[in-house]
Amino acid sequence: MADALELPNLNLDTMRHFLLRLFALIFFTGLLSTSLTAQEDYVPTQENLDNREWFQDAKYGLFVHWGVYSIMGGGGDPGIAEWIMEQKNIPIVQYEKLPGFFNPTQFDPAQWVSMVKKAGMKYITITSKHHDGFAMYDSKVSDYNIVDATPYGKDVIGMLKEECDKQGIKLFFYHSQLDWHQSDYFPHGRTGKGIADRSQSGDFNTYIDYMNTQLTELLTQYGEIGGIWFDGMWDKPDADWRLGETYALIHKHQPGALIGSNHHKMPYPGEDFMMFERDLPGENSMGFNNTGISDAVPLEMCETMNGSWGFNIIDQNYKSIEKLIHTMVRAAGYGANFLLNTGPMPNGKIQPENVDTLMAIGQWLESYGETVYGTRGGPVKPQEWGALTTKEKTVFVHVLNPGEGVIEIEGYLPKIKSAKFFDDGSKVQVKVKKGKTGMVLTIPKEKVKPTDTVIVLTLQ
Ligand code: FHN
Repeated sequence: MADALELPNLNLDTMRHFLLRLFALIFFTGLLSTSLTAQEDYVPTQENLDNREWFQDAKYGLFVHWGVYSIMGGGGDPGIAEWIMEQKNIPIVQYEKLPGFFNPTQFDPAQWVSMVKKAGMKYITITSKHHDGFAMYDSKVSDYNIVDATPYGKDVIGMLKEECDKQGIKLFFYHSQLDWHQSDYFPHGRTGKGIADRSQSGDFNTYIDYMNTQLTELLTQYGEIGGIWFDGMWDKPDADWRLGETYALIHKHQPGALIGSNHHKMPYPGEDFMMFERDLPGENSMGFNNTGISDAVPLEMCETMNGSWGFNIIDQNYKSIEKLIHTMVRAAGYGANFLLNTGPMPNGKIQPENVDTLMAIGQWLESYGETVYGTRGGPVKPQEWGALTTKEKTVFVHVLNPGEGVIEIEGYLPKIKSAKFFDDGSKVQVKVKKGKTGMVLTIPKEKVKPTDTVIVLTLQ
């Protein structure tokens, strides 16, 4: 290795060669160090593969960030919610007082799940534990959980799961690998450095054992789950997370469960889907998505309705319904699911503004659902004007920005049987682009719909 990095004489060619070797070295060492610890020999079961198909068909889910931090509602800062412990440097001993105030007496799982169904969503991904380390379910390995440490004393995850089963909604668990509370989460990572009373010693392997035991509880106490949504590895990117062991454990207990991890890298062996945070696949406005798009596993994009994941009492920066529908449709155009977030309030209710948004999107899906559910992305990637989704011999052209009404689909010239407007079945004028490099669709002004003008191409 020392030889590989020896500094050569600095002429341009050797410099270029040296840099290439250096990049290759960094890339492959990075790849090796993590992939060696991932589930190398993983072969998904048929059940798992079927669930991946189901997941891709489902297209739309609710992300739920709920924890004791909701009591603080961001503390008057629009940018803070589930990170308040870290961002306000609240000592563990003080933060531990929060569970004592957490009493979501108005939590009604039946209402939550009916809302999800009305919204047109097919699954829920809820925080079983966020970075603050507090378990929102009945954990036996730590009293720092909703049943033992709150006046409410009930297992909201269990209650929600029961209701999801009743109403036919799949439940996934968001589980934070990063933990500001556990003393064995040591050495500390990039975050939580200002929390004064974090332990100054600990055994990271003991922490991983603890995390795996909590995961085992989640995998064995609630029946069949949709999957596990990991987050937090980025806090200690060089640590040995023993991913292979954790992933094997999950697939042993629930072979059909889908594993995804928000590590902002290409999927490691053992992972069943890839996620993108607050960016469409391939985009990188957040600085998280520096890698490519996997074509081996299903994709998912998650997004907030305002600027916060957890409940923030003053954050009114809500995205418009049109913007959220456009993002969902563009995500579908990439073949990605849309996981839209809500941060429930400490009383157990979903913010009314969020309910309204969810209902409006649900209403749109009632009319246009068949152009989204069960489709796959493409065949051409989303473009400025909109996105394409496909179901067998049907291609839905979602025109989101009609401009002057002339839509050029470059690089796509299929043999079509018919082209019709989705809304009224009337014919769409289709021309071949000069040079036969694509097709041109014309949309008269009166055919433009406010959110999405859908054209249905039936292929020969
Ligand atoms: O730190 C978390 C954050 O609180 C939230 O859970 C989001 C959801 O994608 N993920 C993390 C940041 O990457």
